[in-house]
Amino acid sequence: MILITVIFCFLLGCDKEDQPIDIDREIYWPKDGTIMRLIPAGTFKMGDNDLYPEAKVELEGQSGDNPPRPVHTVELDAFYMDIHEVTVEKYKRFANETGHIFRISGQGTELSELAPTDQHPAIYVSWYDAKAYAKWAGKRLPTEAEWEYAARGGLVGKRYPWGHDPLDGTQANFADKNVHPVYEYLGYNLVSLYSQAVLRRTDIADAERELLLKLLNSPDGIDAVLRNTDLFRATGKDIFRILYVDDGHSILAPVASYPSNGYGLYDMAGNAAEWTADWYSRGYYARSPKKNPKGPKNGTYKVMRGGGYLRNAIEQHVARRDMRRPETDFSYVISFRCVADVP
Ligand SMILES: [Ca+2]
Ligand SMILES: [Ca+2]
Repeated sequence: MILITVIFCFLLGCDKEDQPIDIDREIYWPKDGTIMRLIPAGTFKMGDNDLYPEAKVELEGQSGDNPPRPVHTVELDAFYMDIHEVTVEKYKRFANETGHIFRISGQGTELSELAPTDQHPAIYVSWYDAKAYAKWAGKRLPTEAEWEYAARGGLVGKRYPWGHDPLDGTQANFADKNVHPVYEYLGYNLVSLYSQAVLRRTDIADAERELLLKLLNSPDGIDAVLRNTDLFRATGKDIFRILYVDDGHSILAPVASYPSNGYGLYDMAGNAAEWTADWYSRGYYARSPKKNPKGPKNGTYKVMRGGGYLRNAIEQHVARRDMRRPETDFSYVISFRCVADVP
């Protein structure tokens, strides 16, 4: 009954004396039929001093190993956040009601191949599409700070939403050993991709680097690598988890297929990457306001967060930043979720 009252008052407005004193931790949002969780007000350390220690240059328009530094203290008001990414079902409802575009393909790929059910995350969504959905639903996109704070789930100084444990296939949908056929579907040259990746890493032993390059350059190429993944298992390096960890999903997973974090949020690491409200600036962390930062006033790219199903283990890091163009980047990796202010 309290929950119903909260929703009723939230949407239609109530006289002050009619408002309940306690705000429920979980609410139902009728407009788009989603569950949202209360993310409590608080202070946290945003960023990470250990991620990408070697990063020195920004690669325009790409993830570029942007170092999420300096770590700085951020204070946020409470807000509600969707417990999972916006689904195909919800996005269809929005498109049907408003006439907004609903894309079923993009970048040479098909929705039916990568997000085949109504319970998969909506993809091929530009930042402006996401903003339009949020406006229709009576919500907004999360700021970058809100997104990271929520993703941490109340943990302090941890690498992933569940803590420091490396990805083992039970926590999140990332680029695990099932992803290679999808990479081929997307048109990636796997030998080239892996060769470049392993050559630019400075944190793996020469023996592993040489072994991987030798297998990649053998007549069987990537198949030779995948037949010998046990050789890399012992190193424990995140870069090699793509070769032997099984998370059960080669493509996007239906939302909430893995356990939630401490705030009851699903897929804050992995599955679809997610738009945030903020413009991207590499140097923003050094100058952002402490309380409720909203990102730079303008920019070229919008921040997206949360790694994704085509990214390897280290890229699921809770502090990792990425960015894309808001008008033109409606891709097979990016979805979004919404937030709402606490009245
Ligand atoms: Ca996967
Ligand atoms: Ca996600």
